[in-house]
Amino acid sequence: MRNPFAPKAPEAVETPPAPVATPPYVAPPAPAALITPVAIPTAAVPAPSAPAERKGWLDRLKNGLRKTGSSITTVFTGTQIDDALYEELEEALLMADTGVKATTHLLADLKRRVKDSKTTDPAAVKGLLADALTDLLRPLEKSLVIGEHTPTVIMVAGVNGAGKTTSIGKLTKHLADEGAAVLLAAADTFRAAAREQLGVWADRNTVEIVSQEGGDPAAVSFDAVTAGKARGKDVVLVDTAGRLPTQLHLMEELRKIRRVVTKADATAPHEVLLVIDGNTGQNALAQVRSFDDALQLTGLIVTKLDGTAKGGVLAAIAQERPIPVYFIGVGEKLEDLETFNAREFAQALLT
Ligand SMILES: Nc1nc2c(ncn2[C@@H]2O[C@H](COP(=O)(O)OP(=O)(O)OP(=O)(O)O)[C@@H](O)[C@H]2O)c(=O)[nH]1
Ligand SMILES: [Mg+2]
Repeated sequence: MRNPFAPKAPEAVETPPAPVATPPYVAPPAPAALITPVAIPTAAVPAPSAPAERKGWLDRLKNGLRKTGSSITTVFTGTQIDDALYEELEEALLMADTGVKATTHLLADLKRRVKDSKTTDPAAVKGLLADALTDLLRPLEKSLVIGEHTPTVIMVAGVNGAGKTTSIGKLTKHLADEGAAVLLAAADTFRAAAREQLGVWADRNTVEIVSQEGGDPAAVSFDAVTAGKARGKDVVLVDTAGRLPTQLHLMEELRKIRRVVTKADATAPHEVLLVIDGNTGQNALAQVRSFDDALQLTGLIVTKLDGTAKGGVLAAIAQERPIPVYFIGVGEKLEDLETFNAREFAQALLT
C-alpha cells in the first residue's frame, strides 16, 4: 500500500482485469504505510528518512508527551549515577503510569546496561533508558494487514468516549483514499447520535453504512458482514457502543456480536481492536485485561496521546499484556492517527 503520508504518486492507476466481479484489493508497496496489504511483509520498518509529514506528526507526539518527558529527563541532569538517580527515576516512571512491574523491569535492565557500558555520565543513561524502553515496547509494533480475507472484518470496542468512532473515521478515510472498499457497521444502536456520527464519516468518505434504528447490535453486525461479503467489500468496520468492563451484560453483548459475526463469516472477525484513551492511566491496563478476556483482542488503538497523556501506560501494557498497538492517535484531525513505532515512541517520551 502506498504510504498515505508520502507525496502522492503522479498517476497510480489500477487496471484490474475487466470481467472480474470482485477484484481483490491490491495496492502498491511503501514503507511505514498505515495499513499493510497482505502482499507486503508485515515488518514494514519506516524508511530511514521519514517523510516530512511523519516528522511533523512526531513533533505533535513529542508535544503531547512533553510533561512526562521533562520529569523523566530532569533525573539525568545531575553529575553522578547513584542510588538517588535511580530512586528519582523510579518515581518519575511510576508517575508516568508505567506501573510497578514495568518500572521494576526497566530499572533492572537499565542498571545492567549502565554496568555493561561502563559509563559514568548521567546524560548517557538517558540514551540507555531509551534503548531499554524501545526493547520493552518492541513487541507491540505490528502492522494491520488487510487483503488476506474479503472482507477483512474489524470489530472495534472500548469504554465510553475512548475514541472508537473517531478512530474508525480516520481509518476509513485512509482506507478509502487507498482505494479499498469499506463498509461501516453502526453496531452502536443505543444512541441516534452515535449512528449519525458514523453516518457523517461514511458520507465524508463516500462509503456505505449498515445501520438500524434501535436495532440489535449483533443483528446489525451480522447484516453488515453478510452485505460486505455479497458486495465484495475489502473491509467491514464494526463500531460498537462504549461500555465499562464492569457492565457484565454489556460485555456479554460484545461476545454475542463476536459470535454472530462468525456466523456470517466463519473466519471473522479477523481483527478485534480495543480503543483506549491514553489519559486513562493504570486503569487502561485493567481495560486491556477485561476486554481481552472477553473478546480475545488482536490489537489496540491508543488515542489522545496529545494533551495530558503520560505515555508510560504503553510500557505497562507491554510488560503485562503485550497486545499489538496498531495505531496511536494524537489529535482529533484526520492525520492524527499513525502507526506505532517503539523507537520513535521511546524517543518522543524521553526528549
Ligand atoms: N485530543 C484528542 N481527541 C480525540 C482523539 N481521538 C478522539 N478524540 C475525541 O474524543 C471524543 C470522543 O470520541 P469518539 O470517537 O466519539 O469516542 P467513542 O469511543 O466512539 O465514544 P462512545 O461511542 O460514546 O463510547 C471526541 O470529541 C473526539 O474528537 C485523539 O487522538 N486526541
Ligand atoms: Mg462511538
